[in-house]
Amino acid sequence: MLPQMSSWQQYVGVFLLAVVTSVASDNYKELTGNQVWKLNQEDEATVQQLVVDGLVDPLDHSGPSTSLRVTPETAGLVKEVLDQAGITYQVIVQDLARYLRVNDVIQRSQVRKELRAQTCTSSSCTAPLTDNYMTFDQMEYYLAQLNSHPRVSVSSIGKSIEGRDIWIVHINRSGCEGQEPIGMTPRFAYSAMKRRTVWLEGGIHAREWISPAVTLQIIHNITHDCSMGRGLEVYVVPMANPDGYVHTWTNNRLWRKNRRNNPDSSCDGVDLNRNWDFDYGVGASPHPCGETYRGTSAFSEPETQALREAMLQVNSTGTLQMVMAVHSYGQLLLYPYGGPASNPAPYKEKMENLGKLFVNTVNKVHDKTYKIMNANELYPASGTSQDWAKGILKAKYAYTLELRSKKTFVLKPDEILPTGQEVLEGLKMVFLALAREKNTQ
Ligand code: 0X9
Ligand code: ZN
Repeated sequence: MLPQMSSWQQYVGVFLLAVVTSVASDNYKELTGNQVWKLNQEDEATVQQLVVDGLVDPLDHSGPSTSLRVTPETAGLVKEVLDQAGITYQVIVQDLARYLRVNDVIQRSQVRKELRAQTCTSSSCTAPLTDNYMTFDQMEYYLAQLNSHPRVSVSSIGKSIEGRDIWIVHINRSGCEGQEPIGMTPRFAYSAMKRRTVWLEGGIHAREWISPAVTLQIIHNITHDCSMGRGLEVYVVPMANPDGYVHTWTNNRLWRKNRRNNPDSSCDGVDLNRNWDFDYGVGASPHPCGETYRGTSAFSEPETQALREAMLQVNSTGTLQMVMAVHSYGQLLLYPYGGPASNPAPYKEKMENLGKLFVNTVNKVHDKTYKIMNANELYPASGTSQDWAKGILKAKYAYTLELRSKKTFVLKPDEILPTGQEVLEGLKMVFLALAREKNTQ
């Protein structure tokens, strides 16, 4: 839930805005007139229906949502539905664009004062930034430079709908001895032997900026720390939805979907985490305006097609032991299935136990409280990459990790480093356990 700002804070923010707007593009403009409504009581069924009907964006992500983002176009209808259901509410943010500008401006001015030390340019980007979020261009600069590392291969698994590359990083774990650098080739190279593999997916939801930020840190650490999960091959897609991400930097900080121009609709985008062919359609919106719009058919989107093909290929040459999709927010580790019909999933207990090891380790690092639970207990959603990895690829362990915070997608940059650190410690334990497992299936 977004805390409400006092009017003096807004005044200070607007003043600072005038000072810095000349350097920043306005990525709040599409949120002009959007409001946040706080419901006075929980009503999961009504909220779920509003989401499926494409009328609201639920802003609570660790249980049934009582905070809803409502657009000027849908406000009238949402009010009618809530009135009919007898749900009362308060408007806690009058204009989300203004609200976010105020907060972001304060943040930027602090960052400017501190004279940031880290750089990332096309000629020098040797590590992912930890003092600020990276633009998509900066991510590409880093990945291009990472590609010269002897054990790393960076390649494109396909293009997004607007033609951006979807990059995969393959970190060869076998013994950590040096190999010849591999060029940024159009397809990635596979070894002839079946190896145990781990797959990490980041950035499928555009607004969850902490996901690619942490995923890039993980890539960096695994590459430079030979003790991590020796014997495992690690594949990471740090930015699965580059078009959506770019849109969050230019137009709409809270954009979630890809940038599909939906025919016969004024609304763009497909939710790439509802577009996979497992229980496709259940717990997803059939309406293009919905935040969870599933698309016209399973795998209708080039981004999910590219991910599917790459995962199938990795799975055919190795034993895919674990798939983890990294999201935010809620501080949760979810395991399949997210759809109502399919539980319990095979190896439920093993997934739970490994998950407990992960969250217990994570929680000790910075005293946070991540919890493990079945995805469907949170809310039903299917056509997700997690469920597809479990149900179709038969990955023994499949998870959705919801990173910090417990309140918002708009996480301050000073949380990048600690969030990365805690996840890394959790993954170290998990990789160790996976590498030690005797039977992979
Ligand atoms: O809704 C999603 O796609 C994921 N949450 S997020 O806030 N990052 O959008 C969670 C999907 C996990 N599956 C279920 N909850 N069933
Ligand atoms: Zn997400």
